[in-house]
Amino acid sequence: MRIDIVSVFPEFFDSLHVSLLGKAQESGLLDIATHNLRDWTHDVHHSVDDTPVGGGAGMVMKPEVWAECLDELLEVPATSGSAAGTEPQAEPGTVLIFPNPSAPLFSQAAATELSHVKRIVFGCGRYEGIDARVPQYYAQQGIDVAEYSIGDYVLNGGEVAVYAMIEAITRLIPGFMGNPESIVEESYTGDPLLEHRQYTKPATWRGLSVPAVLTSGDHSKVDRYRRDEALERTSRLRPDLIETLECASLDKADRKTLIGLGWEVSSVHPRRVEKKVDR
Ligand code: 6GU
Repeated sequence: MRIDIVSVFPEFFDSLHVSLLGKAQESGLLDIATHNLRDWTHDVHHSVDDTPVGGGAGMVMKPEVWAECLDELLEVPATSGSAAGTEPQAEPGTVLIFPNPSAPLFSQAAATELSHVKRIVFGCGRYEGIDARVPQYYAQQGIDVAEYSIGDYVLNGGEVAVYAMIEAITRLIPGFMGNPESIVEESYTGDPLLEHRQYTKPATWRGLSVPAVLTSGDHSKVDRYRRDEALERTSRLRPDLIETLECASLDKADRKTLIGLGWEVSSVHPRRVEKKVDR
């Protein structure tokens, strides 16, 4: 996979060359290039932003600078604005992504889909974001454009969000992880449940013991214990995820556990049992 990152702080991404991401680049599985948006400016101040039309606080990133950069990276011929809505220009399998706190949430499902594309170009906005016509224009040129937020909080710019998306996407590329099974077992793949807790040796540490069942050597008991713990933790911490389970895919023991946790499991998805209020 080829990844291009455009930012006014390209050095932020220097640490992409360490650890597993560094190895993937050495092995040729991944090719990451960073670009400084200011390289596409022409004025002495290398300005990339301007005041918002309609008023308001902060600054908005100028469309002309972004377009000069993206036309070059995506090999889209520059247009004057009259020939909109034509053929796809970029090579197939390229996705252009803009981090945006006001966009839909990035998810494991999106990461999985993106792990199969040939090339991703990330455009990191700063200040109050990029002029809204930029993503609109490239979508109009036939490019696959997406905008994502990574959570309901505000960052100073898109760089941290892009870093998080790159980690989530690239670890799903076949051959990236040493042990592909560790992907299958994790939270958010398969059943949408939080993972059970993990322990290593020693069995007792500072007076705290590992649950006895985990040292019993009885694999089916261990599996059941972990599954019940995953159901209990998810019910308590992320009940919204329990509501997305398919009751038909739950085994008898799952149902018993969920009923014990206050769920009703006879419709398509589990539903919280209404608590009876004494009057
Ligand atoms: Cl994608 N950008 C910024 N600036 N803040 C965020 C975000 C993105 N996702 C969550 N907060």
